[in-house]
Amino acid sequence: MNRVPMEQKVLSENERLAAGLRERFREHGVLCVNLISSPGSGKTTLLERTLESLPRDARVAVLTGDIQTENDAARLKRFGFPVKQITTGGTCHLDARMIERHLADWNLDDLDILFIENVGNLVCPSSYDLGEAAKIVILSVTEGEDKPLKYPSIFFKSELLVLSKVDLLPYVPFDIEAAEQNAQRIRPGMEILRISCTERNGLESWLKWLQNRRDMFLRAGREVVLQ
Ligand SMILES: Nc1nc2c(ncn2[C@@H]2O[C@H](COP(=O)(O)OP(=O)(O)O)[C@@H](O)[C@H]2O)c(=O)[nH]1
Ligand SMILES: [Mg+2]
Repeated sequence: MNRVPMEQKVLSENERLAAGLRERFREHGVLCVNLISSPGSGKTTLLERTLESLPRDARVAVLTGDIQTENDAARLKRFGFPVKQITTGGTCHLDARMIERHLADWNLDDLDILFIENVGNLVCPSSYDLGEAAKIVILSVTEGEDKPLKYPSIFFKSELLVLSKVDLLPYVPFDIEAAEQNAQRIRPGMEILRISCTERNGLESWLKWLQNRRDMFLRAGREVVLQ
């Protein structure tokens, strides 16, 4: 079989499963966010700082994807919230079936927020809907300010851009204003946060963004029920 129809079949099957997940997240009031970046931009570190700052009884969970190893799950489990590793064994993105399978023994009624850390990659994850309410793209200041222009799809599809590792700005020739303008060219009006996880800067705005996004998600869910 030639490659294009096969790829379309896989993607449309993924769309179907993702629509089912989105409906379940809406029914149970779970805000699902899909974190996407190149390897090493700081997804797991941002999640560590996030889990660390939440109250012990916060109703959150994490699915974290990598090609190999349980390293990120081990890092995240230390905070006492439900965490599962998804190892893809070579696949460069998570897909909706993997999410469905790894959610099977969690009760969605126990959750308010589900964080998904995608496999490190700025290309493939942008084509696979996971049923999330929002994609979040993370770009660290060591990656170059032109990345939104080179990888437009993921910047176009993400509601929020986290510019990470801003503590390194004095040491790298990264023009942060140009990076923000490039992101705005691809997605006008995109929300942008500047964060340093090592210096713990910008984390309050991130937590506030999550809270506001969840409120917006719940309001939208109630409107669907009222229609
Ligand atoms: N300087 C600095 N380093 C960071 C920051 N956040 C993460 N890192 C480092 O970047 C590397 C990759 O981080 P990690 O969270 O594993 O990235 P992931 O592959 O996107 O999950 C690690 O060595 C982190 O300690 C930050 O805010 N500032
Ligand atoms: Mg990671």
